[in-house]
Amino acid sequence: QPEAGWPGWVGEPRIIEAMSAEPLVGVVMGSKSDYSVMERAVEMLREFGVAHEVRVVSAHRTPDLLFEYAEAAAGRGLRVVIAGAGGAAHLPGMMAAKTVVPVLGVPIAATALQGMDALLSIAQMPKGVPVGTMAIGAAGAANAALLAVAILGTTDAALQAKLVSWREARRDEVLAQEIV
Ligand code: RP5
Repeated sequence: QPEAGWPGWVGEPRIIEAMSAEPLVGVVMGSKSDYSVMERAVEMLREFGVAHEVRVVSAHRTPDLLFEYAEAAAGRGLRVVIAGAGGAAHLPGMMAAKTVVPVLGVPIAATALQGMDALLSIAQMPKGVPVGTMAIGAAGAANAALLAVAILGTTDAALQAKLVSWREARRDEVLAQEIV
């Protein structure tokens, strides 16, 4: 079990179940309301057996927690941070500003602008502080996890082999598709 009492703790049992004591990937989001989308990333990490943790960290409402999380990320062994946020989505960019651990940003459709606001907020980083920007919504969340797996796979042959098998299975699914 990870340490209890962290202010941004997501207390749902199903989320705690997904966590590991020594996470390689941190999945953070600006609000619990983002979880229905970010769950796609968590499911993918589970599928690949990647140790991860899931926490709510809000750039605007818990800025001190954001800084604390980012500053501790590398030392805690995190290799990738996946950060999802909607609206004025500053979480991924500020996370990237405070850690050299690669940050993958997932724009969430949470406002009347349907995620375009979040997409542009995440993508338009100034030179020097990159965020790997994913697609809006569920596809972006799942792809963030797959990209995290690919990154971890560069130094983990078994994980990389799993990713190759996963890709082959997707290929076979498409090859098996028939129109009527
Ligand atoms: C953003 O505002 C969050 O990432 C979320 O997408 C959106 C709405 O948050 P809640 O009002 O549901 O907490 O900061």
